[in-house]
Amino acid sequence: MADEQIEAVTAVGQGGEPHQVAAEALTTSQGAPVPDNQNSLRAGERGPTLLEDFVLRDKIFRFDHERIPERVVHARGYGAHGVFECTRSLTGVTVADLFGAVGRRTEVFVRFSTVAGRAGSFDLARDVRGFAVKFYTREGNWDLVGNNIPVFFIQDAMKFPDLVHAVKEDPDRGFPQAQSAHDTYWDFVSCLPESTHMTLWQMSDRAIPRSFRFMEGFGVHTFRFLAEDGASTYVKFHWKPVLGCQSVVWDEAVKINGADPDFHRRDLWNAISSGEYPQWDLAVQLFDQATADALPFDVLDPTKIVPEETVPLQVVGRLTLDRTVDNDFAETEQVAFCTQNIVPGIGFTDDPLLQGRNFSYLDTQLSRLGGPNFTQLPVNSARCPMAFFHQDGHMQHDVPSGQINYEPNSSDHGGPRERTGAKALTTFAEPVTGTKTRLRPDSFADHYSQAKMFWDSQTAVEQDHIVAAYVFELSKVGEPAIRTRMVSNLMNVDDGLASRVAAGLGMPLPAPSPAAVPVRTDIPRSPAVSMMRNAPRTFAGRTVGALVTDGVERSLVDALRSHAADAGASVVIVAPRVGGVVADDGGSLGADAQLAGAPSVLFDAAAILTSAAGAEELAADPAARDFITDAFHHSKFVAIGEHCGPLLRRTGLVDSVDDGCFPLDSERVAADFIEACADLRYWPRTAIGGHNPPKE
Ligand code: HDE
Repeated sequence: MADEQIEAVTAVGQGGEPHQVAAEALTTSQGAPVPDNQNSLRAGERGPTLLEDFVLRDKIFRFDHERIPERVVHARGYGAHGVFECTRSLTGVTVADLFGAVGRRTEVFVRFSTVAGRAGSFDLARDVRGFAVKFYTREGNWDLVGNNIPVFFIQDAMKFPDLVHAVKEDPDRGFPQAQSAHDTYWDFVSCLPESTHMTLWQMSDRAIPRSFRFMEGFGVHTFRFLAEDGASTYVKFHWKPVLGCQSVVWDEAVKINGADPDFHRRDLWNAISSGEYPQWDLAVQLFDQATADALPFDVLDPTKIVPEETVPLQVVGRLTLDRTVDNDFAETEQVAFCTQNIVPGIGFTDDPLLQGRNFSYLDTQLSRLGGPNFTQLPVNSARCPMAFFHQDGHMQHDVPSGQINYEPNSSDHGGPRERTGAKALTTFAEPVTGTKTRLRPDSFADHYSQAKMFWDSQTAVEQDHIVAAYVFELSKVGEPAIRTRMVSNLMNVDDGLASRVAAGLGMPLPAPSPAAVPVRTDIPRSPAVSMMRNAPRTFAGRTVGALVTDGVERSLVDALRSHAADAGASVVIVAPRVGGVVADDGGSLGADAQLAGAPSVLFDAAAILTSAAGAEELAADPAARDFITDAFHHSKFVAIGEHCGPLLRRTGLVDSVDDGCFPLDSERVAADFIEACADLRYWPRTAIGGHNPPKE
């Protein structure tokens, strides 16, 4: 009965006219056809609802239980499916099947996330981004659960609950949401010098990415590759976005959160839906024990990087995200990443953070997904053959047959047995000795030298942004002693940084906090950690927001569009009314967005194309004035049509026109403008002290 077609139901067609369509029977969760989905069962027309109404109860019961606990951290996330293709075989270094042959393709599911905010928070929080990848390999699932910053706040899993309590909303008041700019966070990190390196990355623009598509990813910990003969090679994992790394500036992030709190997820959805599949190269740093021993820090310490200049990256594969989820809950919400999910050829190190994570992730799935059978959910299920003697539990979906549910046995001829040998899940035969102890090793004691290296490796513009971020965050801290303690820590990183932050806070410069070991000054810079030094010089995948009015010159819009398309970018038409405008040729020009809902912070570059009357109209509109002033102050390239004078005058920018501004009066200027946009931002405009080229 349930799958029979109901003969006809009335629905409302696109034109608002009711029409007849065939439909499947609507059923209860138990499959019984529902007779009435509008009215509950009552005693009499205006009488009480009857407890007997199991159809109503079934519907409300399902609704009441739609939510599962959100993740304690990384609650706000967004996922997509894709494929990983091996581009360089690692046979000899690892037996991992996915790296076994060039061209081998492995399905993946990726979930990006922020850390601190709740599931309903906004995308552009200043925060670390999760970059978690589940590889459905032929030898089981491998979860590489990484971040977009290569180091972490803490060295030992014991401190993780404290870190998370400190950064998330205060327990008494339930706020602030999705931000580190408050007392408890800075109180904690200022008391924990090992977090200093991470806070520098967090105060850099890395923590406000332009989109998931334009950010790097890192495995953070040192892992092992295991070869057929059992030999181990240390490995660090890096994801490099093919379109380059890019971030927004802080004022922009603040405004994006209001204009489009879903900015990052929308960007990913739009890119994949339009066939512009985001891609990342997977690169590895491979090194042996002798190299590890020669490094001036411990490779088990997750607050350190292995500089790319010391151990170069080798690209071994490419990740392409080519499919959006069909259902956000079933896939993105229910995906269960577990760091302990590794496959033959990959191994752990004794990094005490990683060791703790290997317990935590499995444990967390029990309270989130309700039982041990979460591995059967489609997004979590391995795609390779599975055979085991586990059974039962909440929500068992498999229906195993037969009598034998134990091993060893003599009865299940051909039943599952251990696999040994090189292709098995092996553990590196690392000798372990020592006294049981709770101790932080001396080799973890240097908390400042790499923080200094990171600071010294930034361009001047990046340093300006880091200083501004510390000043912003610490200005939100109410307790002066916390601010002082934090600046004392920064004194160990760089006097200049500390004094600029102190000046920004309006406080005297404190003495450096005591450092456990002397800060090294001999560590070479690592240009690889600077985003601006490695800027991609491409505008591909980016957007120009073109603000137009009636009377706009169509030829200029066409020129802009065609040059943007040639660069792999797109133009979004923003108009005072969503119905569009009438161009100079009398024809209509459709709008993609209405001005109040599409401020320039949503675009990578801005163009303003008006008629003379249109410029007068825009000059009177605060949203239009913000469109241009924000684009200008966020160091964006701006193309300005020849009639825009009234608008420029009203915004006070008329005398500020610089080399990042293009007088858009011809097709040739449209070409020059799009070509310049490949620099992504015109930094000299906002660099403190004027033109401030990257320092080498
Ligand atoms: Fe996580 N982390 N974490 N973490 N983490 C979780 O697992 C935890 C750490 C990371 O999109 C939780 O399923 C501990 C480092 C990502 O679903 C939880 C420690 C790194 C995600 C958990 C760490 C991460 C999580 C919450 C210190 C970067 C989101 C829900 C010992 C290398 C995965 C869940 C997704 C999620 C615990 C430290 C990245 C509570 C105990 C370091 C990307 O189990």
